[in-house]
Amino acid sequence: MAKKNIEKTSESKKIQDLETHKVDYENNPMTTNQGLKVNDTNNSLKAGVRGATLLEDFLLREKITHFDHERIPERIVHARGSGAHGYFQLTKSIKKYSKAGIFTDTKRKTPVFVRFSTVAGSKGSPDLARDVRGFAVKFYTEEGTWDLVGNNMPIFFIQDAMKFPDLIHSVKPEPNNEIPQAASAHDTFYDFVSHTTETLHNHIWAMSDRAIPRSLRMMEGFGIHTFRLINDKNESHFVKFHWKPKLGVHSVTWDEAVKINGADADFHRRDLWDAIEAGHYPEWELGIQVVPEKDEHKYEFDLLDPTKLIPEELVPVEIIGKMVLNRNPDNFFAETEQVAFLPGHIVPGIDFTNDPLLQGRLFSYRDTQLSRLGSPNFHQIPINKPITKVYNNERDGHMQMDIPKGQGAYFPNTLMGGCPHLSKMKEGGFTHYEERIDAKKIRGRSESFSDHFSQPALFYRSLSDWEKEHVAQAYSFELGKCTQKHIKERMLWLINKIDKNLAKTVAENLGMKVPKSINKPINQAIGADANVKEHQPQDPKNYLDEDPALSQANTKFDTIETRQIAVLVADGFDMKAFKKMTSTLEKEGAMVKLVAPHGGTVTCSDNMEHEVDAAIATTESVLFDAVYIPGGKKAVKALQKEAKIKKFINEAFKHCKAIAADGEGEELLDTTFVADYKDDAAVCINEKPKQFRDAIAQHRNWERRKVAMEVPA
Ligand code: HDE
Repeated sequence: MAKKNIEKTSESKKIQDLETHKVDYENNPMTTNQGLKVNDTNNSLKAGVRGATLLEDFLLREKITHFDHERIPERIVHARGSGAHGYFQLTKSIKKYSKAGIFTDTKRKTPVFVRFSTVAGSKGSPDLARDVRGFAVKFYTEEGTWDLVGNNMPIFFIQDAMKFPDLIHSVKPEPNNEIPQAASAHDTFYDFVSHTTETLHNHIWAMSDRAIPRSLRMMEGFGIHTFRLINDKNESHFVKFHWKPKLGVHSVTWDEAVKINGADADFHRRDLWDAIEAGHYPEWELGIQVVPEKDEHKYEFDLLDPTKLIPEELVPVEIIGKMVLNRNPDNFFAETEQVAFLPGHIVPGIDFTNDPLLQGRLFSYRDTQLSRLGSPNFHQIPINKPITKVYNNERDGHMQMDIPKGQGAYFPNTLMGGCPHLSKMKEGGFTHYEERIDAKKIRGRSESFSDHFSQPALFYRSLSDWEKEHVAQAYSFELGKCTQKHIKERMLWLINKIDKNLAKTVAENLGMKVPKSINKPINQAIGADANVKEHQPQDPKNYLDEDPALSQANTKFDTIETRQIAVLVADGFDMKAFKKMTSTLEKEGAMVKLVAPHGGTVTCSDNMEHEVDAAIATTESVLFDAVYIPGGKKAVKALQKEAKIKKFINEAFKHCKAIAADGEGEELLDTTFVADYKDDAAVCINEKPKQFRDAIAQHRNWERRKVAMEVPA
C-alpha cells in the first residue's frame, strides 16, 4: 500500500476514535463514581512517601473494589463470542404466513445485534476450534424483541433438553484435569456420542468443514427448530429459518485451523471487526422453508425432531430479507458479554412448536441469565433493552435502573386507573397459537425420532470428494486422540452405518478394523428399570440421494471482497507490476497487505516508500487467502534469502491457495514447491490480474490437494 494511503487511513481512524470519545471525554476531567474530580490516580495515600498505605484512601478503595468485581461468570456454553450491530430489512412481505411487523413491512429497518460464538471453549479459547458456531440474532422490533438463537449447522446433537447437561459435560474439558480446552477430540465426548446415536447427524456436520469456517462472515445460520408463523387469520404454518451469507460458505483446512490458533487466536473476531471498520459490511439473506399444517406428517422425519433438517430439495428456501452488520460494539463487555439471548423472546406472528429441545430452552436461557448477570433486571442493561417502552407491575430487584412512579404495582387495580391495561389482540397483544393437545402425561420420546442414520448418510452423500476426504481426516484425528479402544470400535461401527467407505478409511487411519458387531442394544438407559424405554435407532432409509445445498462446493464463488492478499516485497520491488495487480484486487474489495523481510518501510522501483503491514517474523501464510510476488531483481534476491518466506509460499501452496508472481517473482517460486506445479490452475505467473482474481474467488484449488499433501510445511 502506498504511504500516502496509509497516512490517510490512520488520520481518518484518529478522527473516528476522537468522535467516539468526544462526547464524554473531550472537556471533562477524570472523576470518581460519585462525580468527585480526581487529581491523582497513580499513587495511593500513604503515611509518608515510604510509609504504609492508609485505610482512609477512598480513591484506592473505589478503584480496586471495582476492579476486583470486574468479571462475571462466563456463559456455560458459547462463552467465546464476538458481536456486531446492524439492521434487518424485509425484501418480500410474507403477510400470508405471518402478521409479525418485521415480516410484513418492507420499509422498516429493524436494528439487530448479532453474537457469533464457539460452543465448548472458555471465553479466552482460540477461534478456530473444531466446533459448532452460535449464530444468535436479537431483533429490536417495534412489537418487542425477538431473539433467533441459532447455530451455523441446521441440526442439533440431541433431541430432548434433558440430555443437554450430559452432552455438554462430555465435550467440556474432562473434570479431573480440565483437559482438553475447546476440543471435542477426547474420550468423554466419544463415550457419550457412541452411546447416543441421535448425535450422529450433528456430529458428522462437526466433522465437516462447516466446523472450521474461514470467517464468521462466511457461515450460514439456522434457527434449527421448526417454529410456527401465525398470520392475521390465526392460521399456522411450520417454518425453518436460514441465514445465507453474501460471501458464500467457506472454510479453512484443519492444518490451517491448528496453525491459526497459534498465530492469531482472535482470527475470527479480528476478521469481523476489521471488515466492519473497513466498511465491508457482512451481509446475509434471510430465508424460510414453509410447511403447511396439513403436511406435518408428510415427511420421513418428524418436523419436531431437532436432529433433522428439511432438505432444500424437498422444501426450497424462500428468500425474504437481508441482514447487514455495519457497526462494531463500542465496548465488548457492555454489549457482547452482557447481551442476553432468550429463545422465549418472541413477537406476535411467530410461535413455538413442541420440539422438546426448544421447550427446554425456553426455561434454560432465562435461568442462565439470572446467574450470569445476577439480576432479574437484566433486560434494563442497554444492549438488552427493547426499543419499545416497558409497562408492567414487576418491581425492585437487584440493580433496579428505573424509578417507577405511582401508588401501586398490581393488577387489577382502580387506584392507578387500571394501568397498565391489557393489550387486546388487535392492539398487538400476544396470544399463543391454540394447538390441540390430547395426550397422556409421559416421560418418553416419540418413535418417530428414532431414525438416526438416514440424514448423516444423506449429508455425507451430498458432499464433494474433497469435503468427504476432510470428513474422513476429521474422524481420524478426533478418534485418534481417544485412548479407549471400546469407544473407538463403537464409533467405527456407527460410522459404518453412515458410509462403509468412510468407516474403512477411518479404521485404516486408526490402525483398526471396523467391528462386525458390537454389544447391543445401541442406545441403552444403563442401569435403568426395565420399563424405561429407549428406542433403538432404525436402519437407515434413502428417501433422497443428494441435497446439493448441503455441500460447500455449491456455494458462491463470485467475489474476492475482503480476501486478504499477502504481497511479498523487499526494497526494489517492481512498482509497475504491483500497481497493476493490486489496483485490480483492491477495486474488487480485496485487502492488500505488504509482507517484507523486516518491519517499517520498503522502497519500490519508483523510489517511493511503502509502509510494511507485517514483517515475515510476525506473520504466517495461514492468515492470508492468497500470495502475490510482484518481482524486481533486488527485491526477489532479498526475499530468496529468507527461509520463512519460502515456508510462507510452500504453506500457501499446501493449503491450495491462489499464488501469483510477475517478472523475477517467478525466480522466488522456483526455490519453492511451486516450481514443479506452474501449470496449476491457481498458480498465475505473468498472467493478467483477472486470472488471479478469479483464482482467489474460487477460494481454494482443491484439485491440487493430492500434491499439496506432499508439501512438508
Ligand atoms: Fe443453547 N444455551 N442450549 N443452544 N445456545 C446457551 O444461554 C441450552 C441449543 C445457543 O451468544 C446458554 O445465555 C439448552 C440449541 C447459542 O449469548 C444456555 C439447550 C441451539 C447460545 C443454553 C440448548 C443453541 C446458547 C448459555 C438444550 C441452536 C449463545 C449462555 C435444550 C438452535 C447465545 C446463555 C449468545 C447459549 C442452554 C441447545 C444455541 C446455558 C438447555 C439447539 C447460539 O442457557
